Amino acid sequence: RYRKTVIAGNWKMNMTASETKKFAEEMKKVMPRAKWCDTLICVPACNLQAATRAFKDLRIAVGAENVYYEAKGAYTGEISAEMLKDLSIKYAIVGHSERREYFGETDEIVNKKALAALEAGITPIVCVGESLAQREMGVTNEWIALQVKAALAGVPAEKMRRVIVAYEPIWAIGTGKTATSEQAGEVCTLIRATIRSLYGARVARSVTIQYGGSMNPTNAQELLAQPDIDGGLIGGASLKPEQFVAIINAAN
Ligand code: 3PY
Repeated sequence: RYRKTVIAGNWKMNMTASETKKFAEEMKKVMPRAKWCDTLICVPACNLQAATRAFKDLRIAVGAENVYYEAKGAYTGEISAEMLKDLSIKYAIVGHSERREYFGETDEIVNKKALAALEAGITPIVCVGESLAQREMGVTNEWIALQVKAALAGVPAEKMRRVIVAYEPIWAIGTGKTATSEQAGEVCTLIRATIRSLYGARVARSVTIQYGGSMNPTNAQELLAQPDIDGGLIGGASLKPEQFVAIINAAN
């Protein structure tokens, strides 16, 4: 393996700080002693510290679900990469399809956020994915290649090792529908080919590419067996300790 397998939870707008503590206690009972993948959970910003405290003994890193690209100033409600860095946060999701859809994030904004995260030494988990209409029109490959190129514009090759790309077909998010492992694997191969065309084979080999969109204990092993799928970004199943652990075990 040239790259890390990374299993990441995305809690979205779920779990209070108290529930985060309870989750960690449950996890302690079921977490495998040895694991071969990196594990993290992205939590709401107000719970970053509570999660960092609660997950410490579990060797689960904590990530943010979003980050703003400006360094500081009059941006009420936003959180900078420097603020995350100061809390020792090492990961931030950028461009999740829910943010693109409900909060108007464009490819340009996603790019600025990825650059700001990298500048602060934070790994951006850059999400890309096509809609059902795009898949049915047969433009998935072009669309994904464009999203990847746009999100990575201006990222220097030496920082690419830190980048994670998550492929999340929008039609498979929170719907219970998953892409077949072949469909998912194909697009992840295309993402790696796009990175190769921008940065060359060595860099492309080193980048972790995750599949997201209703990954669960039943489908995880098959998805993770695809040669270009190096982990998962997990929604609903990351809220349940037994299910999240089952996915971690599938990566082992
Ligand atoms: C899902 O699994 O539904 C996700 O959106 C993970 O980010």
